[in-house]
Amino acid sequence: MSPALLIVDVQNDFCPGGALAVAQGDRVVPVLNRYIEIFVKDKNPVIASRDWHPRRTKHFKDFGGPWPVHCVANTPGAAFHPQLKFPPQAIVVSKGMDPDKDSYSAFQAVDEKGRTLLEILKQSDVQELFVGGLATDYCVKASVLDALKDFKVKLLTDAVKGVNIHPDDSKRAIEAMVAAGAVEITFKELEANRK
Ligand code: VGL
Ligand code: ZN
Repeated sequence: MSPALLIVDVQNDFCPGGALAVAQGDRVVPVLNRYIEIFVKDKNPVIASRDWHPRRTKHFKDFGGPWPVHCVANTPGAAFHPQLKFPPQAIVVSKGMDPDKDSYSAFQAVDEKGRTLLEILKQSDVQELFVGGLATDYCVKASVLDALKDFKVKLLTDAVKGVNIHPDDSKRAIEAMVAAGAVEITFKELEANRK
């Protein structure tokens, strides 16, 4: 089973102090770094998605959408959290560039050559996707539900945090992902299974 790690939207604007901060969003960073270390050691792909918006988009309240301005391309808020330890071979995919659309799933993202996430994963013969990051109730959920169409999915429950506009949103998002076929896993369990 050839695995890959997908790190969803661990960007400054989704962390404390950011424009659309997820409570304790930065707590996922040290845990994700441990997952990254294992994937690098095993020479398996590490992919990071990022929310990468134009200044004017229907995604933002100013233009009729649901969200405050966040993750505007090439601004500090859109940068990955500074403590996230990306290996040089990590692949970055960007989404949310279309000013007329909301897009939450990393499967709507493309790399700098225009390859979609699905194309990248198929080219690397990936069969199993490990998913963590932000936010549990939006982009992580949308990405996992899309991933399940083509891959086995492990949800890194110790490396996700949610927006929780309603207090139970993250809990319900996890239930929906599990009902669709995702399997919950923690770093401890991953480590135990490698030994
Ligand atoms: C996200 C809200 C708006 C996310 C992106 O990455 O989960 N949430 N844009
Ligand atoms: Zn966004």
